[in-house]
Amino acid sequence: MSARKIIIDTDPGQDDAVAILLALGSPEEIDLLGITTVAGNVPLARTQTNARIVCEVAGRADVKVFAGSDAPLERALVTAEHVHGRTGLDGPELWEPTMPLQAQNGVDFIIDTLRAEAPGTVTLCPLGPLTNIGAAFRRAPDIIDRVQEIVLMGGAYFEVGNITPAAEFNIFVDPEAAQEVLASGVKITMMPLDVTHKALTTPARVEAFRALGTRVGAFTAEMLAFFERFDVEKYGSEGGPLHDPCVIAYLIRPELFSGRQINVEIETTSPLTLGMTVADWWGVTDRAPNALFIGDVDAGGFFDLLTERLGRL
Ligand SMILES: [Ca+2]
Repeated sequence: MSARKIIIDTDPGQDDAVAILLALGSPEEIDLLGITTVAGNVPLARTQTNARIVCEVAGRADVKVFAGSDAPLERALVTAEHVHGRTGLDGPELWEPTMPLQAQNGVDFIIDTLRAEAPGTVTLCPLGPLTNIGAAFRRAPDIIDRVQEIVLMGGAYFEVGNITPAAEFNIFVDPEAAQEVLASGVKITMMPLDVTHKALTTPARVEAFRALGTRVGAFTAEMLAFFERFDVEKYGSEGGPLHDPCVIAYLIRPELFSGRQINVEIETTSPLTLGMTVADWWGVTDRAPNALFIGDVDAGGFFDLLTERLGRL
Protein backbone atom coordinates (compact mmCIF):
# COMPACT_ATOMS: atom_id res chain seq x y z
CA MET A 1 0.00 0.00 0.00
CA SER A 2 1.34 3.43 -0.87
CA ALA A 3 1.61 6.17 1.71
CA ARG A 4 -1.48 8.30 2.23
CA LYS A 5 -1.17 11.91 1.04
CA ILE A 6 -2.07 14.38 3.77
CA ILE A 7 -1.98 18.07 4.58
CA ILE A 8 -1.61 18.88 8.28
CA ASP A 9 -3.45 22.09 9.19
CA THR A 10 -2.23 23.16 12.60
CA ASP A 11 -1.77 25.75 15.37
CA PRO A 12 1.23 24.37 17.33
CA GLY A 13 0.74 23.79 20.30
CA GLN A 14 2.76 21.09 22.09
CA ASP A 15 0.30 18.34 21.13
CA ASP A 16 0.27 19.58 17.51
CA ALA A 17 4.06 19.30 17.58
CA VAL A 18 3.90 15.65 18.63
CA ALA A 19 1.36 15.00 15.83
CA ILE A 20 3.74 16.51 13.26
CA LEU A 21 6.62 14.41 14.61
CA LEU A 22 4.48 11.27 14.43
CA ALA A 23 3.72 11.99 10.77
CA LEU A 24 7.38 12.65 9.96
CA GLY A 25 8.35 9.40 11.67
CA SER A 26 5.88 7.37 9.60
CA PRO A 27 6.86 7.72 5.94
CA GLU A 28 5.54 4.26 5.02
CA GLU A 29 2.00 5.29 5.90
CA ILE A 30 2.09 9.10 5.61
CA ASP A 31 3.10 11.27 2.64
CA LEU A 32 3.10 14.78 4.15
CA LEU A 33 2.43 17.17 1.24
CA GLY A 34 2.70 20.25 3.42
CA ILE A 35 1.86 21.90 6.72
CA THR A 36 -0.57 24.81 6.75
CA THR A 37 -0.76 26.92 9.87
CA VAL A 38 -3.66 28.81 11.38
CA ALA A 39 -4.28 31.19 14.25
CA GLY A 40 -5.54 29.28 17.27
CA ASN A 41 -3.63 28.33 20.40
CA VAL A 42 -1.45 31.37 19.70
CA PRO A 43 -1.52 33.97 16.87
CA LEU A 44 -0.45 33.00 13.34
CA ALA A 45 3.02 34.55 13.59
CA ARG A 46 3.80 32.07 16.38
CA THR A 47 2.06 28.99 14.91
CA GLN A 48 3.96 29.23 11.61
CA THR A 49 7.21 29.77 13.54
CA ASN A 50 6.48 26.83 15.83
CA ALA A 51 5.67 24.51 12.92
CA ARG A 52 9.08 25.28 11.39
CA ILE A 53 10.84 24.75 14.73
CA VAL A 54 9.25 21.29 14.98
CA CYS A 55 10.38 20.39 11.45
CA GLU A 56 13.90 21.54 12.29
CA VAL A 57 13.93 19.42 15.46
CA ALA A 58 13.18 16.43 13.24
CA GLY A 59 15.90 17.44 10.77
CA ARG A 60 13.24 18.05 8.10
CA ALA A 61 13.88 21.60 6.88
CA ASP A 62 12.61 20.38 3.49
CA VAL A 63 8.98 20.23 4.66
CA LYS A 64 6.78 22.93 3.11
CA VAL A 65 5.26 25.13 5.81
CA PHE A 66 2.65 27.73 4.91
CA ALA A 67 0.97 30.51 6.88
CA GLY A 68 -2.80 30.52 6.42
CA SER A 69 -5.55 32.48 8.14
CA ASP A 70 -4.71 34.92 10.91
CA ALA A 71 -8.28 35.19 12.22
CA PRO A 72 -11.50 33.12 12.21
CA LEU A 73 -13.92 33.51 9.29
CA GLU A 74 -16.37 35.78 11.08
CA ARG A 75 -15.07 36.39 14.60
CA ALA A 76 -12.23 37.84 16.62
CA LEU A 77 -9.49 35.37 17.53
CA VAL A 78 -9.50 33.64 20.93
CA THR A 79 -6.17 32.08 21.97
CA ALA A 80 -5.03 29.62 24.67
CA GLU A 81 -1.76 30.84 26.12
CA HIS A 82 -3.10 29.76 29.52
CA VAL A 83 -2.69 26.15 28.34
CA HIS A 84 0.27 26.26 25.96
CA GLY A 85 2.34 29.13 27.36
CA ARG A 86 3.29 32.44 25.80
CA THR A 87 4.99 30.88 22.76
CA GLY A 88 2.47 28.06 22.29
CA LEU A 89 5.38 25.65 22.55
CA ASP A 90 6.61 26.42 26.05
CA GLY A 91 8.85 23.85 27.71
CA PRO A 92 12.02 23.39 25.66
CA GLU A 93 14.33 26.25 24.77
CA LEU A 94 13.15 27.66 21.41
CA TRP A 95 14.99 29.44 18.60
CA GLU A 96 14.23 31.44 15.47
CA PRO A 97 13.93 28.82 12.71
CA THR A 98 16.07 29.20 9.60
CA MET A 99 14.09 26.96 7.25
CA PRO A 100 11.88 28.99 4.92
CA LEU A 101 8.24 29.84 5.30
CA GLN A 102 6.60 29.27 1.90
CA ALA A 103 5.48 32.46 0.17
CA GLN A 104 2.10 31.05 -0.83
CA ASN A 105 -0.83 31.44 1.57
CA GLY A 106 -1.84 28.18 3.25
CA VAL A 107 -5.44 28.40 2.04
CA ASP A 108 -4.23 28.73 -1.56
CA PHE A 109 -1.92 25.75 -1.04
CA ILE A 110 -4.87 23.63 0.10
CA ILE A 111 -6.91 24.70 -2.94
CA ASP A 112 -4.09 24.21 -5.45
CA THR A 113 -3.10 20.83 -4.01
CA LEU A 114 -6.63 19.45 -4.12
CA ARG A 115 -6.99 20.63 -7.73
CA ALA A 116 -3.61 19.21 -8.77
CA GLU A 117 -3.83 15.78 -7.14
CA ALA A 118 -6.19 13.06 -8.34
CA PRO A 119 -9.69 13.33 -6.83
CA GLY A 120 -10.08 11.36 -3.60
CA THR A 121 -6.36 11.04 -2.86
CA VAL A 122 -5.68 13.86 -0.38
CA THR A 123 -6.68 13.72 3.30
CA LEU A 124 -6.91 16.94 5.33
CA CYS A 125 -5.82 16.74 8.98
CA PRO A 126 -6.96 19.85 10.87
CA LEU A 127 -5.46 20.09 14.35
CA GLY A 128 -6.68 23.60 15.16
CA PRO A 129 -9.65 25.84 14.39
CA LEU A 130 -11.16 24.92 11.01
CA THR A 131 -10.64 28.39 9.52
CA ASN A 132 -8.28 27.41 6.69
CA ILE A 133 -10.47 24.52 5.56
CA GLY A 134 -13.62 26.64 5.77
CA ALA A 135 -11.95 29.46 3.84
CA ALA A 136 -10.74 27.06 1.14
CA PHE A 137 -14.22 25.52 0.77
CA ARG A 138 -15.84 28.97 0.54
CA ARG A 139 -13.38 30.23 -2.04
CA ALA A 140 -13.15 27.05 -4.15
CA PRO A 141 -16.25 24.87 -3.73
CA ASP A 142 -14.98 22.68 -6.58
CA ILE A 143 -12.36 21.16 -4.25
CA ILE A 144 -14.89 19.82 -1.74
CA ASP A 145 -15.65 16.69 -3.80
CA ARG A 146 -11.94 16.06 -4.30
CA VAL A 147 -11.11 15.58 -0.59
CA GLN A 148 -10.52 11.93 0.35
CA GLU A 149 -11.34 12.45 4.02
CA ILE A 150 -11.03 14.99 6.82
CA VAL A 151 -9.66 13.57 10.07
CA LEU A 152 -9.77 16.34 12.65
CA MET A 153 -9.25 17.02 16.33
CA GLY A 154 -12.17 18.92 17.75
CA GLY A 155 -15.41 18.80 19.65
CA ALA A 156 -16.68 16.89 22.65
CA TYR A 157 -19.87 15.21 23.81
CA PHE A 158 -19.40 13.39 27.11
CA GLU A 159 -16.51 15.66 28.12
CA VAL A 160 -18.48 18.75 27.01
CA GLY A 161 -16.27 21.87 27.04
CA ASN A 162 -12.74 22.92 27.83
CA ILE A 163 -12.71 26.60 26.76
CA THR A 164 -16.32 27.20 27.89
CA PRO A 165 -18.59 24.85 29.83
CA ALA A 166 -20.16 23.83 26.51
CA ALA A 167 -17.46 24.08 23.84
CA GLU A 168 -14.15 22.52 22.90
CA PHE A 169 -11.47 25.08 21.94
CA ASN A 170 -10.90 24.33 18.21
CA ILE A 171 -14.62 24.39 17.43
CA PHE A 172 -15.31 27.39 19.69
CA VAL A 173 -12.68 29.57 18.00
CA ASP A 174 -14.30 29.25 14.56
CA PRO A 175 -17.77 27.71 14.89
CA GLU A 176 -18.90 28.92 11.45
CA ALA A 177 -15.97 27.18 9.77
CA ALA A 178 -16.64 24.01 11.77
CA GLN A 179 -20.32 23.94 10.85
CA GLU A 180 -19.57 24.51 7.16
CA VAL A 181 -17.01 21.71 7.14
CA LEU A 182 -19.43 19.33 8.87
CA ALA A 183 -22.15 20.23 6.35
CA SER A 184 -19.83 19.84 3.36
CA GLY A 185 -20.60 16.19 2.66
CA VAL A 186 -16.92 15.23 2.90
CA LYS A 187 -16.15 11.99 4.78
CA ILE A 188 -15.22 13.19 8.29
CA THR A 189 -13.64 11.50 11.29
CA MET A 190 -13.58 13.52 14.52
CA MET A 191 -11.29 13.10 17.52
CA PRO A 192 -13.25 14.85 20.31
CA LEU A 193 -12.16 15.36 23.92
CA ASP A 194 -14.06 12.16 24.70
CA VAL A 195 -11.22 10.18 23.16
CA THR A 196 -8.27 12.55 23.60
CA HIS A 197 -8.85 12.69 27.35
CA LYS A 198 -8.09 8.95 27.33
CA ALA A 199 -4.72 9.53 25.61
CA LEU A 200 -3.06 10.88 28.75
CA THR A 201 0.62 11.25 29.39
CA THR A 202 2.00 9.63 32.53
CA PRO A 203 5.45 10.13 34.05
CA ALA A 204 6.47 6.75 32.57
CA ARG A 205 5.20 7.70 29.10
CA VAL A 206 7.03 11.03 29.14
CA GLU A 207 10.16 9.30 30.42
CA ALA A 208 9.96 6.87 27.48
CA PHE A 209 10.34 9.83 25.12
CA ARG A 210 13.29 11.17 27.09
CA ALA A 211 14.86 7.71 27.16
CA LEU A 212 15.03 7.69 23.35
CA GLY A 213 18.22 9.65 23.91
CA THR A 214 17.61 11.80 20.83
CA ARG A 215 16.99 15.49 20.20
CA VAL A 216 13.38 14.70 19.27
CA GLY A 217 12.91 12.63 22.43
CA ALA A 218 14.29 15.33 24.72
CA PHE A 219 12.32 18.09 22.96
CA THR A 220 9.10 16.08 23.27
CA ALA A 221 9.66 15.27 26.95
CA GLU A 222 10.36 18.94 27.73
CA MET A 223 7.23 20.08 25.89
CA LEU A 224 5.01 17.53 27.60
CA ALA A 225 6.40 18.27 31.06
CA PHE A 226 5.15 21.85 30.57
CA PHE A 227 1.92 20.90 28.79
CA GLU A 228 0.65 18.38 31.34
CA ARG A 229 0.72 20.89 34.21
CA PHE A 230 -2.48 22.58 33.06
CA ASP A 231 -4.59 19.41 32.93
CA VAL A 232 -3.07 17.86 36.05
CA GLU A 233 -4.16 20.95 37.99
CA LYS A 234 -7.54 21.31 36.26
CA TYR A 235 -8.73 17.71 36.15
CA GLY A 236 -6.56 16.07 38.80
CA SER A 237 -5.39 13.62 36.15
CA GLU A 238 -1.97 12.00 36.14
CA GLY A 239 -0.90 13.68 32.91
CA GLY A 240 -1.99 15.76 29.94
CA PRO A 241 -4.06 14.67 26.93
CA LEU A 242 -2.25 14.26 23.60
CA HIS A 243 -5.19 15.55 21.57
CA ASP A 244 -3.76 16.11 18.12
CA PRO A 245 -1.54 13.01 17.73
CA CYS A 246 -4.78 10.97 17.82
CA VAL A 247 -5.50 12.25 14.30
CA ILE A 248 -2.24 10.98 12.83
CA ALA A 249 -2.28 7.76 14.88
CA TYR A 250 -5.74 7.02 13.45
CA LEU A 251 -4.35 7.18 9.91
CA ILE A 252 -1.57 4.75 10.83
CA ARG A 253 -3.40 2.38 13.20
CA PRO A 254 -7.19 2.90 12.89
CA GLU A 255 -7.75 -0.32 14.86
CA LEU A 256 -6.58 1.50 18.02
CA PHE A 257 -9.75 3.63 17.89
CA SER A 258 -13.50 3.07 18.01
CA GLY A 259 -16.49 5.34 17.58
CA ARG A 260 -19.91 5.84 16.04
CA GLN A 261 -21.12 7.20 12.72
CA ILE A 262 -23.47 9.96 13.90
CA ASN A 263 -24.84 13.42 13.17
CA VAL A 264 -22.81 16.33 14.53
CA GLU A 265 -23.92 19.97 14.31
CA ILE A 266 -22.26 23.09 15.69
CA GLU A 267 -24.02 25.78 17.70
CA THR A 268 -23.24 29.09 15.99
CA THR A 269 -25.70 31.56 17.54
CA SER A 270 -26.31 30.99 21.26
CA PRO A 271 -24.07 33.19 23.43
CA LEU A 272 -24.33 30.58 26.20
CA THR A 273 -23.36 27.48 24.21
CA LEU A 274 -21.50 28.94 21.21
CA GLY A 275 -19.29 26.34 19.55
CA MET A 276 -20.94 23.35 21.22
CA THR A 277 -20.71 20.12 19.23
CA VAL A 278 -24.25 18.81 19.31
CA ALA A 279 -23.39 15.16 18.76
CA ASP A 280 -26.30 12.73 18.35
CA TRP A 281 -24.40 9.86 20.03
CA TRP A 282 -27.64 8.16 21.12
CA GLY A 283 -29.40 8.55 17.79
CA VAL A 284 -32.33 10.54 19.17
CA THR A 285 -32.88 12.57 16.00
CA ASP A 286 -33.41 11.62 12.38
CA ARG A 287 -30.62 13.95 11.23
CA ALA A 288 -28.34 12.16 8.80
CA PRO A 289 -24.96 10.95 10.10
CA ASN A 290 -22.11 13.17 8.86
CA ALA A 291 -19.10 12.12 10.94
CA LEU A 292 -17.37 9.17 12.56
CA PHE A 293 -17.22 10.44 16.15
CA ILE A 294 -14.44 8.60 17.96
CA GLY A 295 -15.03 7.69 21.60
CA ASP A 296 -12.30 5.31 22.66
CA VAL A 297 -8.62 4.55 22.15
CA ASP A 298 -6.20 1.83 23.20
CA ALA A 299 -3.96 4.28 25.07
CA GLY A 300 -1.16 1.77 25.61
CA GLY A 301 -1.01 0.95 21.91
CA PHE A 302 -1.20 4.66 21.07
CA PHE A 303 1.81 5.56 23.24
CA ASP A 304 3.77 2.53 22.02
CA LEU A 305 3.23 3.74 18.45
CA LEU A 306 4.24 7.30 19.35
CA THR A 307 7.42 6.23 21.09
CA GLU A 308 8.42 3.86 18.30
CA ARG A 309 7.84 6.40 15.52
CA LEU A 310 9.43 9.38 17.29
CA GLY A 311 12.35 7.07 17.96
CA ARG A 312 12.99 6.89 14.22
CA LEU A 313 13.65 10.64 13.95
CA1 LIG B 1 -3.94 22.08 17.89
